[in-house]
Amino acid sequence: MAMRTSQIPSHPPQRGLDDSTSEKEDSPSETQLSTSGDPTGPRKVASTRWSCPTVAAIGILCITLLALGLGLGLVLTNAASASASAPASASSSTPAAPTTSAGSIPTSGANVVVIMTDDQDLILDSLSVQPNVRNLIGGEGVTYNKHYCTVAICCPSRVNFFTGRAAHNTNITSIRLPYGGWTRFAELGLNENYLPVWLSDAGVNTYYAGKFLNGLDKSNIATPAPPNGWSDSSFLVEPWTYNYLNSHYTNKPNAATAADITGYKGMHTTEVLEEKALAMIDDAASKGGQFYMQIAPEVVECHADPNDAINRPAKYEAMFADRQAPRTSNFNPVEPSGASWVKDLELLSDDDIATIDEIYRSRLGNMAYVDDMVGSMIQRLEDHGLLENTYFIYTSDNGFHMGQHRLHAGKRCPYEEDINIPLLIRGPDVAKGATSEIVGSHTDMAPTILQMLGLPLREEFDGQPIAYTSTDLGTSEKTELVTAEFWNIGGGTPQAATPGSYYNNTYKSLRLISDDYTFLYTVWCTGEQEFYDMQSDPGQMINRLASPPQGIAAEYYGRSEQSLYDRLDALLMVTKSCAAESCREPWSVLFPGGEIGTLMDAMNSEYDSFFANQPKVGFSSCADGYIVELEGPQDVTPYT
Ligand SMILES: [Ca+2]
Repeated sequence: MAMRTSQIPSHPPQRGLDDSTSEKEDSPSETQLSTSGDPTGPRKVASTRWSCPTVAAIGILCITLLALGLGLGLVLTNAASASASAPASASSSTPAAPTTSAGSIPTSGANVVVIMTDDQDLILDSLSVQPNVRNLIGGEGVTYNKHYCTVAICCPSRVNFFTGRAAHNTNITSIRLPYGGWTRFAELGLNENYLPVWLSDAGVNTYYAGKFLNGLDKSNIATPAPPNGWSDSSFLVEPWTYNYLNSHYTNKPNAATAADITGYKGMHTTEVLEEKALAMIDDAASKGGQFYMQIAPEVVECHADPNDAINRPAKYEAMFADRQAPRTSNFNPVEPSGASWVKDLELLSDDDIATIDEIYRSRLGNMAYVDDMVGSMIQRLEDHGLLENTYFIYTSDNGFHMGQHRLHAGKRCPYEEDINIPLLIRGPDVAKGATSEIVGSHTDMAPTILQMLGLPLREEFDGQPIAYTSTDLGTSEKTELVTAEFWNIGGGTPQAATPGSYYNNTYKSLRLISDDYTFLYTVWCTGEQEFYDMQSDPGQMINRLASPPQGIAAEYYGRSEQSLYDRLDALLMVTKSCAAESCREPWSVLFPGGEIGTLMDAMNSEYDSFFANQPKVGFSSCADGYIVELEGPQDVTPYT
C-alpha cells in the first residue's frame, strides 16, 4: 500500500495562474519542468527519458481527439434488482437516512468514495499496473467484468453516471457546445438536479476533486453558476486540465475568479490530487456524518505529447519501457473490419504503431500514480477508522482502443475496448474477493450509490442498483442488456498518418450478454448494421450484417439469423428511446403482458411475424447531436 506522510490542505496556498501553458488543452507548451513528486512511493523512480518517434503525429492525434465528438453508448441492463442489505455498522456520529424505495435498507450511515479515471480501459491490461486497485479494492470486494459506459466519451458518460439517466434523456451527448459540456449541463438545469445535489439535500457531506465536465474553463468556472452540490471541491480547470505537470485546480468552493485557481507547476497532477483527496478525507472525518467523495484523476487521456516534459508521467516514465500495447486478435487486422468510417481505415504504419506504444507506456505510467493515490486514500480512511464503513468504488468514464480495427488511440466507438470499463467495489457488506459477470452500466451507478447511502431511489432513473452483496450477487436477476449510443463527429480516433475528423459516427448499439450468448448489434446513421457473435468472434471481426455478409451463416437456437436480428432490432428500438421504467424493463414494452423477459424467450417461432413487422431502428441523417426527428421511428407495436 502506498503511504504518504506529507500533507497539504485541500486548498493550499495560491501559486498563481501559469499562462505559459498553451490555451489548447491538447497542445501544451514545451516548457521544461523539474518534478517535485514524492519519490517515496512503492515504485522505482524513473531515470530514462522518453523517446518519441512521431511527435508531430501525436500532436495531430490529440488535436483531433479533442475535436468534435458526439456519441452515445447507451447501456441498458436489468442487471441487479438487488435489494441490498444494510451496511455492517454505522458510525455513531452519522445520522439515520431514509429508507430506499425498495424498502430494504432501514438506514445507512455508510460513506461512498468514487475514483473515476479518464479513458481507462479494462481490456488492454491497464489494471496490470495497479496492484492497490486490484488487491485493496478487488481483493476486498467485487471485480465486475461486464460493466459498461453508455457513451464512450467523457462528458456524456459522466453526466450519465451523475444522473442515472441515458444520454438521450439528459440530452448531454457531446463534450462541447452546442450538445454538451459544462455550460450546456448548467443551461439544461442539470446543475440543480444531479447526484451531489440530492446527497447534500439529504445531509450528506459531498466532496469532489479532479476533472469534472469538459468545458469547465478558467473563463466560466462560475458561469452560469458554479458546479452545484459540493460541500468542498477542487476542480481541474481548462486549459490546463491535461497538463500533467502544470495542472490548475480551483482552490475554494464556488470558485469564481482567477484568484480562486491555483497552479501546480512541476508537480504531477495526480500527486496534487492525492493530497487534496487526503485532506478531504481528514475534513470528512472531522465533520462526522455521512460523506460522498468523488476523485477524478486526469491521467489516462491521450492528450499528451510524450516529447513534452509538461505531459510526461515523470517518475514512472521508464518503469514500463518494455511494455507495448497488447496485440489483440483485432489489432491492426490485415482485413479491414467494422462499419461506417472504421471499415475504410488504412492499415496502421510502423510509425503509427510506435506512437500507439508510446501512448500506451505513458498511460501505464500515469495509472501508476493513480494506484499510489488509491493506496494512500484507503490507508487514510483506515487511520480515521472510516474504512470499515465506506464503500470504495473504482471506475473510469469510458474505455479506450489502441490499434484495434486499425483504429489509432482513442474511443467513441461501440466496440468492446471502448465501452467495457473497470468497476471494482469494496465496502461494508460487499462480497469479498468476488468476480462478477453481472451486466451493468454507468446508468446504474447513481441508483447504486443512493442505495449504499440508504437514500431513496428516484423515479426518473433509467438504471437500477447493481448487486454487490454476496446474497444479491448470487440471486440477482441478471441480464443481458447494455445499450450504447453515440452522436457523430470524429470517431475520436484519427490516424496519425491521415489526420482529420471522422463523421458518420452516430450509432445505436445493443450489447447482449448471458451464459448462452454474447452479441453486439449496431445500427449506424449511415444505415449500415453490424452483428458480432462474440462467443466465436470475441474481437468483433466478422460482421454478419456487412454487405455481403462476412463469415459463415449460423443458426441460433434452431432459428434463422434473420429471426435473431428481428428480435435484436426490436429490443434496440425500445432501448434507444426508453425512459425510466421502459429502460429498466425493456421487454415489457414489447410484451406488456409479461410473456417475454429474455432474448431466449423471444426466440420462440410464434413471435416471428410480430418481430418481423416492428418498425426498424434507423436514421434519416447523421446529426451532430440528439435530434429526435432524425432518429427514425420511436415506438414499437406492443404484443397483444
Ligand atoms: Ca474520458
